[in-house]
Amino acid sequence: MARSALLNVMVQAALKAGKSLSRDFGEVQNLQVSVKGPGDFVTQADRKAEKVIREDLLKARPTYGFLGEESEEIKGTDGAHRWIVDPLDGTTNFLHGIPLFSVSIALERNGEIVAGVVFNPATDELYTAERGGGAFLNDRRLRVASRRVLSDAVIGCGIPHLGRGNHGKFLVELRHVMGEVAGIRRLGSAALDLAYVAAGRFDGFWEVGLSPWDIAAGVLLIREAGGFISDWDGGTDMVESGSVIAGNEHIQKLLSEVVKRPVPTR
Ligand code: 2AM
Ligand code: CA
Repeated sequence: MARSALLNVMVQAALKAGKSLSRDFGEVQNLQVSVKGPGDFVTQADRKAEKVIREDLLKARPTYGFLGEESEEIKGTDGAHRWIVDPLDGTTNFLHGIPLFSVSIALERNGEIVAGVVFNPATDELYTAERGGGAFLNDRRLRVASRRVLSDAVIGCGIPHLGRGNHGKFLVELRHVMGEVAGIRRLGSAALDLAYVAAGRFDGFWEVGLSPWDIAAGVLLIREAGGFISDWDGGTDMVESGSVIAGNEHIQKLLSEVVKRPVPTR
């Protein structure tokens, strides 16, 4: 698998941030017992990881824009390119010592995602994709799952929580999906969820109310693994709208119909 120079820069930045997060994740487990808890420590870990990534990416391409979860957006003098970065996706898992979190780095060119990296440092799983070059998990080429019916499908989702999202709307979606599928899973890192779809572990995934950095890299992973991903309206405005429905050609279509089924009248 030959990686372009740009993808290499992204991979190196993700690995470096991942190393920093791994060290801090070890520390978080010790802090669980303290009265104050690890909250502030995790915020620092998150910011530190973004700083590492931002410095590396901007050093490699000083003219590109930069949109990250933890720092102010840099517009960049190059109007065409923008990095979209989540240094720690799955913060709640990280805070609770659950090894399901990821670093997500995407490169956008003229509004299209052209390269993406998602790295889970706790399992050493590195997902990479470049437009037209396929998607990989470490050195293995990825392909979305081939199941064609929802009754065989394991579907990932995001569940809104305290102070976030529309709980009633989600419960209706869940009610409809749970009646049709083999299983529903909730990882808590949207970037990783999308990587799982690319890897064929999940047959499909849906979530709304996400941010660009949660989704950008995962969108390309799925497409390059032969999958389909749309926004809530069936369009391609996932990164800006924050909604995604994903799967292979068949499951994506079927899942879209089910999650959007109207509220039952009784
Ligand atoms: P985070 O861990 O970086 O916060 C879980 O369903 C997904 O939702 C995770 O990717 C999580 O990213 C994201 N998420 C959590 N709170 C969010 C918020 N207020 N806005 C957008 N995305 C959020
Ligand atoms: Ca996130």
